[in-house]
Amino acid sequence: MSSTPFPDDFLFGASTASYQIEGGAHEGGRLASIWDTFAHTQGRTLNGDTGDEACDHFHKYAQDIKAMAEIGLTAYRFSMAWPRIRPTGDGDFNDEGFAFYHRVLDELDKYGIEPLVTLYHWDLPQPLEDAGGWPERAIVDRFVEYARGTVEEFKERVTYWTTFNEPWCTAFLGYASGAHAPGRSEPAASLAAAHHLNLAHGLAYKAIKEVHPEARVSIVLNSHLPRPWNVADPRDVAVAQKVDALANRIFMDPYTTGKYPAIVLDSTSSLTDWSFVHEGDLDAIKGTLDVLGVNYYSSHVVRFNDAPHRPSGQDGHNSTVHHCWPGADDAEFMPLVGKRTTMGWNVDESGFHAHLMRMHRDMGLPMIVTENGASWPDEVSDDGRIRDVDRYTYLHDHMGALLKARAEGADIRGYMAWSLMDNFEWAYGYSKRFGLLRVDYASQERTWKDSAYWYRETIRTRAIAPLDTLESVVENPPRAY
Ligand code: PNW
Repeated sequence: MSSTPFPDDFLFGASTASYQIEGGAHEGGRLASIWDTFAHTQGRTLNGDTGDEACDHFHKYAQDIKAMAEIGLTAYRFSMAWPRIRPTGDGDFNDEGFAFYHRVLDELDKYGIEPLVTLYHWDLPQPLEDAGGWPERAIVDRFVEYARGTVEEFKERVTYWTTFNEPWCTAFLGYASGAHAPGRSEPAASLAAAHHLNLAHGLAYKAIKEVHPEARVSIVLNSHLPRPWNVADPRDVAVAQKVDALANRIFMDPYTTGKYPAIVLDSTSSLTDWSFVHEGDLDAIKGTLDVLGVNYYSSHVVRFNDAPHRPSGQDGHNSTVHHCWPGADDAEFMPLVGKRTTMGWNVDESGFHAHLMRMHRDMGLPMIVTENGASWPDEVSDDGRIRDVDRYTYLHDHMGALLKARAEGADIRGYMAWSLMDNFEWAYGYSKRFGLLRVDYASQERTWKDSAYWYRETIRTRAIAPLDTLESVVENPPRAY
């Protein structure tokens, strides 16, 4: 029994992703990914923002990692960019790409920060999309080669490996709604993409274990918590179950039962016959997780509607959310009550607790919360402070929900705040701020928000810092670099 609420070996971290922070798009032998192409296509991202420079972490990584150490992080979750490491997707591995991540790992090592590495956080080398992308089965081998080569390179230094970040987003925002790169709207192809992501994970798991038996391999799933609008209406309950299956179980059941849920196959049967699932595929996927990564931001309320109104827009959580649901045309996502972040997402820590307990029950794996956080307006006060009360309140309440889930038996080994610093928020460009550190994109200066101080205090005490002690832990003026 530990005397603090969080045990000594609990991983306190923050998360980032390569395309969102690195910049250096044309440096070190990096070639284009689907996100470079997408962001440079008119009308795809807000204000035409791109990740060409992003937070310039490619050059500022050492200062950024020093800030992590000052906050007290014991872990850092980041992704390696496939277009840096194997720039064409299927040709030579790039020594300069490897060298950059060795430098990052050197810095983390200096401060004893545990690296949690994601192999794929959405930056697919463009030539692989040109060859058909995730809906084409050939991509599975390309991913397995990349995974094997990368883990071989870093196996002395990295234990925690994640294959995919949020395969739901890759498959359904990338190939069904088109809100994310490569921006295709092909419902049948999106289902093939989902299967190829699962298969690529399963085969990569075996390849990774061959070169690095001690590796702890995970997939990171984003949470959808579709609560029924009217729990007394069986049609609302049924449509919520269907959305749950298309969002969550399509990426859960193959790992546990070795099957796709019947409700997924049935509801999509008019779109595809699922012949992209070959003999033996599901056996290759089943049982290939050591750890589960859980990303959680908000919850949903859905109801049955034969002909729901379909407004246009880009918001994956709201207006066009239906486009990402092949097979769920009768699901209507209802407006959410209560406080909303600048993403339009609701704040619902009870959903976090419920989701963690459900994942614990259905997956039966050790879990790491790999993303949790919120985007808020973040005013800079005259004294230089960023009093982001909404953010540290969100973190406070969600970490409380995590501790409750742990107390009820969920095996949660770590918590990664999204994100270390403000960064390129995909289709929303730089308009959304999720960071513990504020980034001034003109100067690339980072400033500690109050949340960074709150988190530092939480980590120092290994207990959720009370909200009203903040004034005693912040510095005036805040740290900046
Ligand atoms: C996740 N949705 O993205 C990603 O892993 C991060 O890269 C991202 O910055 C973060 O959450 C905040 O958005 C998501 O529409 C993007 O459901 C969209 C959705 C979910 C997750």
